[in-house]
Amino acid sequence: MQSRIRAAGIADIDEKLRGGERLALEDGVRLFECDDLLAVGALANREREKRHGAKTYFNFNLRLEPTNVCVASCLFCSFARLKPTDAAAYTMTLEKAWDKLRQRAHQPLTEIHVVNGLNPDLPFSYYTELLLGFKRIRPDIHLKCFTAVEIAYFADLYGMTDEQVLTELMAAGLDSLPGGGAEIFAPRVRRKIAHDKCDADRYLSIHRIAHGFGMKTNVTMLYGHIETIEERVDHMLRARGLQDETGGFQAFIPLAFHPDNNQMRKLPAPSAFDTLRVHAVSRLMLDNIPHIKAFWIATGLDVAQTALWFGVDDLDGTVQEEKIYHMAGSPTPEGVTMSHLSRLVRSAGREPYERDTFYNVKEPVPA
Ligand code: V47
Repeated sequence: MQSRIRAAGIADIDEKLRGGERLALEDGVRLFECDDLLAVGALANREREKRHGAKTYFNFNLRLEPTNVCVASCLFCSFARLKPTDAAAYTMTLEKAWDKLRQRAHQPLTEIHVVNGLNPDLPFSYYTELLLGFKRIRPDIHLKCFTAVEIAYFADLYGMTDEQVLTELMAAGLDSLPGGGAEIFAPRVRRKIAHDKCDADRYLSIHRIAHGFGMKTNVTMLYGHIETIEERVDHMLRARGLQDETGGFQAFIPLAFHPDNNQMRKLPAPSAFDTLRVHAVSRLMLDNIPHIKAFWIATGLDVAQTALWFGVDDLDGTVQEEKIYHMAGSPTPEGVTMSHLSRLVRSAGREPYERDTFYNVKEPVPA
């Protein structure tokens, strides 16, 4: 492999990594420009194994999107409906949202991940009641709910500070924040694809506040649309910068753009090659974020499995009821079983571990 890494022109980057030296923006760009994916993957795999050996994590989780009514018109989104009167617009009653959890009383779920549209018609109490109700039904469930973009929207809509919103949601049972809404931090891209979302500084500031309150969060990156390689690496470096300050990010999650039924539908979806490369470079640039997650609903199950040799150590979870990607054309199943994930991991020569949201692991999952 050494001669391959030399031939690929990345021996100096290999040296830096061996010496524990941080990679710079130019290194990240060169890794993206390197055609030898196996050489880049080998470096990423070494970093992965240094941290986690063969361990591969996932949890038993449920995705819920209680409303898709949204005032934002992000070019990549196939889920949002601007008008509540649109035939495909919906807002669940609290009872209906709680029922989704009640119906799964038999499942050993450990986490609910909630993502919503930015709905202008709901009172703030809808969200606090939603959380309180989930905890009443299942006090031990972890509530990973509302992206930083939603938190910013709540603050602006209900006349509160970001701190007040987080404090009130935490009092109602919020346990952590998911990483959604990051898209691409660079203003050139963000203005084009997500012009009415909060900007990168506010997104990062909300995560900073959450970390200061003792919460863990994730951070995502939507790739494969109009962003440049430099803008991808810049995005990673901004996440790395906040992590240096707070240490509160648990996982970095590259999200593959899905082009069906949205305003960027003329663009092709990113290739498997690009997806493996993005995950590998993420592992190499983000030396301070413990986990790199392949969200299998976005990458496809086969590519997520392969990514376990390209820097990835986490596969999210069972993800039942997902809508955002399925409305954008994802052909993946709507949820998989723990034994399916376990088989995928084992047949890739890795070890499956069921985790909770904080990466406490149970025993290895039986095949
Ligand atoms: O922010 C929306 C993305 C995100 C499309 O924190 C799209 O553990 C591709 O953030 N093509 C929401 N992506 C989902 C998300 C997430 C997923 C898994 C795990 C975690 C976590 C967070 O979905 C949005 C946006 O970036 N998205 N539409 C689309 N057409």
